[in-house]
Amino acid sequence: MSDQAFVTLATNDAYAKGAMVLGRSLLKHNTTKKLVALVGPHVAEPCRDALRSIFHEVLVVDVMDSGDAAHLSLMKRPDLGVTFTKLHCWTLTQYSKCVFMDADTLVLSNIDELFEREELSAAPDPGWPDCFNSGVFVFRPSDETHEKLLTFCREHGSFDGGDQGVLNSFFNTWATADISKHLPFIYNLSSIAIYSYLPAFKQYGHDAKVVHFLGKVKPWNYSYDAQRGEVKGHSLSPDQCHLHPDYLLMWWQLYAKSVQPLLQQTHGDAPFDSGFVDAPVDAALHEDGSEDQAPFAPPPQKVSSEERKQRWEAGQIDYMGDDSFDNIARKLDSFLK
Ligand SMILES: [Mn+2]
Repeated sequence: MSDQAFVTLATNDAYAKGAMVLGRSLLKHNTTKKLVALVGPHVAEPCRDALRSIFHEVLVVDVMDSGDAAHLSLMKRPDLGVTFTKLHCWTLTQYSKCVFMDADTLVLSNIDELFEREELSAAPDPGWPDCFNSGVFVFRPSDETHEKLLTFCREHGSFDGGDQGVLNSFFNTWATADISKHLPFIYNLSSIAIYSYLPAFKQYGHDAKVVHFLGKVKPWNYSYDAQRGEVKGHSLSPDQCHLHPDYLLMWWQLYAKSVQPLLQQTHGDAPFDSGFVDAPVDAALHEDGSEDQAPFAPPPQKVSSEERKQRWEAGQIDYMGDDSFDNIARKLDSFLK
């Protein structure tokens, strides 16, 4: 239907890459809805061009320039700049209903059935399930609702400093009023939840329809060896990283196949951060068959099982290595047998 759309937001070039992968994932699964990207003023022109070839509409939102209620709100609450940009999605009144999706989400199957839901439908947040997670939500564009949200923001701020706090306070009956507004968790599966309830992930994980790369480290913070089809490490410490290696690889495969070539085209001769490591295949192998470390891969650390347990309990979990999902599943299997 042409008056329904998936909407996402990119405030910089890195999130724009995420938005492109998200857009491609929606198209890959044959959505019949329109695709809209809201971009902040800092997104560079070649990235906007690339977005334009995936999304039906790319709208630049500069709250600073708007001179309207959103600008006035921003002057009183400069801390909520990105939030005001996101709330702008309610002004898309050319559409009767929309599904907002964060640029750090990835679609694994067709989810057009979400448009059968009403405002405000969303999935529970894994950290506090009486709050909804604002990474995926169904809404009805309305200038009136937009104004009310801005007023609410100005008067009450956000209890978590972001849009999720504002939206949960505004749509404050979500937890109790109408169960049809609770989206199943498989529409917004965050990696952090996978590790906090692994047996449930083993049982239900294959039904996941949307993965949400929640947390500080995003897929685009890694790099990718396109020749080997391998995701390489990032520069942040492992305890800040909660991404599931399988979904991370899916994100990079889609990026490599249908986003990077597009960016190459829109950048022309201008250099850009492709995210690819370009180590020639033969040079990586020594005569003894051992391999060079990728430039950003963390050094391998062999730790004792006791030390590892202490790190795990302190929240320093080596998701990509010893504590990877596969290793944990193997351990679980050995107990369950
Ligand atoms: Mn997110």
